Amino acid sequence: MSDFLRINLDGDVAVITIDNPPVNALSFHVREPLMQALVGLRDDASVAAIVIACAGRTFVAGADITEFGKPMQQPDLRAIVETLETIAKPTVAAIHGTALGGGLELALGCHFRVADAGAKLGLPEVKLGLLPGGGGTVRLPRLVGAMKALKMIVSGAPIGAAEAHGAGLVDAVFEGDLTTHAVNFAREIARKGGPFTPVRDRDDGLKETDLAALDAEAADLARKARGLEAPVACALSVRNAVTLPFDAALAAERALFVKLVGSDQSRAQRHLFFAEREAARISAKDKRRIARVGVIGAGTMGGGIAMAFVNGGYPVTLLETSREALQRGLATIDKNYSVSVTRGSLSEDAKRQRLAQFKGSTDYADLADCDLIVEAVFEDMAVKKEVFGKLEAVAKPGAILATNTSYLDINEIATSTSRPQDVVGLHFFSPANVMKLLEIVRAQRTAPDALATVVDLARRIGKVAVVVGVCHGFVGNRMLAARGSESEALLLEGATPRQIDQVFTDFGWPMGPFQMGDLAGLDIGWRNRKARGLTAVIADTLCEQGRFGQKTGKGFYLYDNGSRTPVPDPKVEALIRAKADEKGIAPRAISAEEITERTLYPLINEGAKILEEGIAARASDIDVVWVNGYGFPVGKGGPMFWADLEGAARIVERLEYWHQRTGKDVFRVAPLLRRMAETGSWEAEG
Ligand code: T1G
Repeated sequence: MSDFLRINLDGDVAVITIDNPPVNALSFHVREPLMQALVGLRDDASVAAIVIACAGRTFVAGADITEFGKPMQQPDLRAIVETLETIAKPTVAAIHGTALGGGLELALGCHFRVADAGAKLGLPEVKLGLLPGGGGTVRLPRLVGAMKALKMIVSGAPIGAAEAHGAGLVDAVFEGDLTTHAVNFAREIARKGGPFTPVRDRDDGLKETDLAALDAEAADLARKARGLEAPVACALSVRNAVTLPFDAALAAERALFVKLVGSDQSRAQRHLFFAEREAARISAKDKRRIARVGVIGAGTMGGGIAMAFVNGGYPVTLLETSREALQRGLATIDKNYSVSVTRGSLSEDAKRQRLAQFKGSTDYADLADCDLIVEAVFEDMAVKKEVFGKLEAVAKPGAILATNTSYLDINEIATSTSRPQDVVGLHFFSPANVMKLLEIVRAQRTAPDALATVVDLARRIGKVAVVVGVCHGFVGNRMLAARGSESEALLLEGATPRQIDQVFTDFGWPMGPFQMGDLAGLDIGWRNRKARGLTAVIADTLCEQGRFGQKTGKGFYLYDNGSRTPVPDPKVEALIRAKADEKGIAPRAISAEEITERTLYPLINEGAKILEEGIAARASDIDVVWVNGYGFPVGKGGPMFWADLEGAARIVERLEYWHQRTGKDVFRVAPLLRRMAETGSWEAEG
């Protein structure tokens, strides 16, 4: 038959097994033999039923994403599903691992679906800037109802087998040998006899659709989409499934799919899909065994880091300098889990089990059995070196010693131990138990197996890992500084915090730099500037006035009675004007375009310098850092991908203009950016 598909007969039941590692994507070399198999078995009178199963760790995880953007080779998925629906004998999809996207659509083409108890089913196309293009938006509502289908398709989040069974998506859930269960299920159905109704003809799920409620939900989801086209298209297509005849809804789905698959947004999100996997690919294969993790510091970062490891299945020893500080840290962790229980994302039992994984201590000796120790103490070189000096005495041989510093020189920190090969940076983002990004900082003497171990560990605790080199602020914070370097100048020259933040939210960011500063706390940047002898006249003055942001009820904005809604404060605008007058700067009208040129263009330029210095291995790594750690809009693919959409030549031209006008180094065009403008590639010469 084919290397990617085989047929076995179990009595009068035919089992088609797809075998296209690693995730049984529906590549052309699978689709072609699959179509032949279905037609052959359909017309084979000795076959009473057909089971579609997959080899390996998962059912079909979707269409082959690498084929998008190229002419689609026939048969495509729709043709296969249409053929499936012409088969009069029962067809059963046997789902283990994940049935995602085109994989679930293939299963929806079958009369019945049975699943392994651990299976997950979903239509995540929206995460690729697409909508299900193989009939998923029209068939799924027919089984689970329009509202549930809408939520599944717009969120892209998979559901478990039990929930899918409860929703009518799967007909049976089994433990053990799934294929055997599926064959017995199919044989029993065939014995009972048809007719067997294809999903296209089933509308039990559509009957009681409350269209007004559906529209309200869709409108709410569209608001949250922040300019992304795919969620809106998904909602429209599900609505069509309710209001239009089947074939008309299917045709409308197709038209929307074709529009999205060629869009910049989908190209950007597909870029990020592969970029995340590329970033985690490192050459070293040997790894060290990690059974227990130590975390030093139970403050906001330390507590979040400890939760991230426990949530990932690792017991944690949490160390603090005093019992009081330790109790405070553990109480915050308990409170955070209680919030999850209240929200229903964690059971009371699971909370108890997780809390049992924490061992609190004030004695460094209790870290002796840890395989990885992460320090999250005060951001000061002397304090860091003191901690590593103490670790030197207690940590077992081969234990990985990690620092959560956001800025400091890890090579310098490593000099305070005799085992620099075990030292690495693990830069988590706050809240560390929530934020996906983990910037893994390879120091000069970090051993390859130590690096490979923490990259693998990041994946196991659900983080998106990016390996970067040592420089001030690594990749993320260094570029953040470049993006923010003109913020104060723009304010002094006439822009307002609200105006600048609006440019960012219009671009697709969750919030702009001033609102973000108020959320994170202006005092953090203030302390950092003071430590480095730097100033920011407006932000420093606000901090001197105790305006640290949300935590003090006022910063660049006002936050009445603990609200998180930023309200422009005339006092801040008056302060800005006063500082401008002191500097003899007359206010002028500043356009949104100028704000983009003086904030996002330096961000990209700094990214180019980082690539030139080898601090980041590839431009797509920088995109992964910014999308997962700094809220860069996924629909724009990250700063380096967006530079191509925006036009690198234009960026070079405008940076040169501002460099000439201001003489500021942040606008001095990086050679690699100039080269990108000429060649369209971020690849360095030679
Ligand atoms: N196409 C091509 N390659 C894929 C792929 C896919 N659908 N899914 C995974 N890979 C590659 C991936 O790049 C990696 O390659 C390797 O497989 C292992 O993946 C018409 C339009 C299934 C949950 O969005 O979410 O169907 O790096 O590292 O962590 O409506 O992969 O080893 O070279 O992620 O165990 C919809 C995408 C497609 C699901 C497994 N489907 N995949 O996670 O492994 S669009 C999806 C995943 C569609 C139809 C539409 C995950 C996974 P390499 P991995 P994992």
